[in-house]
Amino acid sequence: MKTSHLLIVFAIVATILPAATMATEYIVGDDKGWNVSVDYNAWASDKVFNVGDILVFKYDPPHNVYSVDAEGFKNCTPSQKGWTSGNDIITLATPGKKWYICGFGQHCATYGQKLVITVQGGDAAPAPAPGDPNQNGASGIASSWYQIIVVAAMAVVGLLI
Ligand SMILES: *[C@@H]1O[C@H](CO)[C@@H](O)[C@H](O)[C@H]1NC(C)=O
Ligand SMILES: [Cu+2]
Repeated sequence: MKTSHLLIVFAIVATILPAATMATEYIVGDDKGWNVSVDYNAWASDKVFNVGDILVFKYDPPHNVYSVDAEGFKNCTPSQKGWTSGNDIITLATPGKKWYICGFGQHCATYGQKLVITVQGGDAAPAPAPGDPNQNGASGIASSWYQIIVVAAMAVVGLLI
């Protein structure tokens, strides 16, 4: 392959790779999985969850997972939406608080099998103060322009060599 072609391939990979690897997959509870008597507050405390990231709940029956609201989380009341596969893959599609509980027996109420996280990013992020130079929208646009410029520059260099 010609050097110029290699450069173009490199430019494309360098541009696409960061975007493709941005989503993070979290195994809830890590090697403890989704179980009774695991401190999910502690588990979540050192993590930043972004829109597009993935939660994987790993467990054996009779556990399950319900997505609930703040009230359901507080009172440990399972709601409409549940999973039971034991390897539940949940994509964090929207920003904001997300609450999950185990709906079996007293696992949530007595054994603390509940998880609350805050998903960052997207439109529901707090509106930046007027004149704030760190506005999300502006930096997003700046970063896509950056990627386009990098690719264009690499392509031009590639064609000249
Ligand atoms: C879940 O917790 C129970 C009770 O503490 C324990 O016996 C069991 O081994 C745990 N399961 C996993 C997969 O860690
Ligand atoms: Cu359970």
